[in-house]
Amino acid sequence: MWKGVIDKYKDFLPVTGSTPIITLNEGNTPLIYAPHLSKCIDAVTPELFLKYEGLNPTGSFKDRGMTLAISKAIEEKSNAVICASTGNTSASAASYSARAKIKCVVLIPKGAIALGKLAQALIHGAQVIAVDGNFDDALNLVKEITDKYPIKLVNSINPYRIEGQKTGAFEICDQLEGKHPDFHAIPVGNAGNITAYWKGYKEYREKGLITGLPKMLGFQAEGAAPIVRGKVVKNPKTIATAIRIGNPASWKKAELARDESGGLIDMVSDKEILDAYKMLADREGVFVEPASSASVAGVLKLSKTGYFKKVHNPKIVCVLTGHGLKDPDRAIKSVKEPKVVPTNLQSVLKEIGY
Ligand code: AN7
Repeated sequence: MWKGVIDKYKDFLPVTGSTPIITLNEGNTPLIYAPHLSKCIDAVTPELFLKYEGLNPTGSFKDRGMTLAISKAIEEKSNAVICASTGNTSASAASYSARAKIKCVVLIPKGAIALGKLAQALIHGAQVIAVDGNFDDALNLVKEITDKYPIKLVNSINPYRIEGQKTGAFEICDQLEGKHPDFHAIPVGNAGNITAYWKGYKEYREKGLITGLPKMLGFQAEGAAPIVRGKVVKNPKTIATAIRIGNPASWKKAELARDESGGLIDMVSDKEILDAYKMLADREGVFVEPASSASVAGVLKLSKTGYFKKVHNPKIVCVLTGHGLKDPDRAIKSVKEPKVVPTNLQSVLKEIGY
């Protein structure tokens, strides 16, 4: 039986037999072949796969790291945790804290997190405080508080978060039956996840479980692209609220992942993000939140430059970090409202075209 990522990958994680494991059986998310997208890639027999992290218990990849961060917090006898969040970290922290029966405080940028995520943090009983600033401001406050008070920080600066999240890379290689992808595409916000995946791939290679490493391709939103632009973005702007971050905590580690792997970090426009978002939904049947589709938007953008042509039969994995239901407002804004017709068979049939 699948009992979550700590149970499955404990040999790679900083746990012992006496670590209390707080889990919701996260991980084991599907790696889905994407036939339409594969056809869109300019290369010889390309294969594109989607790592659908939206199917984790709270609907995002954050659960992989949160299971470990909360388990270690309990092992270390903490009774309260805190995070700043663009939404998904708060949803995950709130859920795992509820399960562990500890206090959870979350600081969110006022008015800037998607409705589903706010609902999650609240329903799990977290204390949600909105600050009149952006994510970066909220994270600075959280750092100051955790420096001075006995409350554990569970943002990805917490090394256990990165340790847990690296299991995503292990799963991809397991699902590809001992092969590593040639390219690993991922959205970049605070840059914890790209750091975690790179660490995971490297550890799997050291153990001889894969023979090579992917090139890491990170994608930021154009209005929130500090790493691409090489400077802090004071007022980050993008419809992909999850990655609306102007000063990523793991900035240097993301650059290291890029450079060691021979990959790149680029940016995509909100239009490119939304086009990929719709394409994933209506051509692949996979519903994600806008930030997640940045990985696909980035791959499509790169493909147009002939980037993937240099590899024969390239295997590309795009991480889809969060579920589409997280941001229902964006989904509704992206489609036509349903047509209203009179309640009779004739009107409905006429509408269908029979
Ligand atoms: C769906 O929840 O930063 O580069 O506070 O929710 O590891 O930050 C979320 C980030 C990508 C970026 N996709 O990952 C938070 C938060 C989704 C996300 C990212 C986030 P990182």
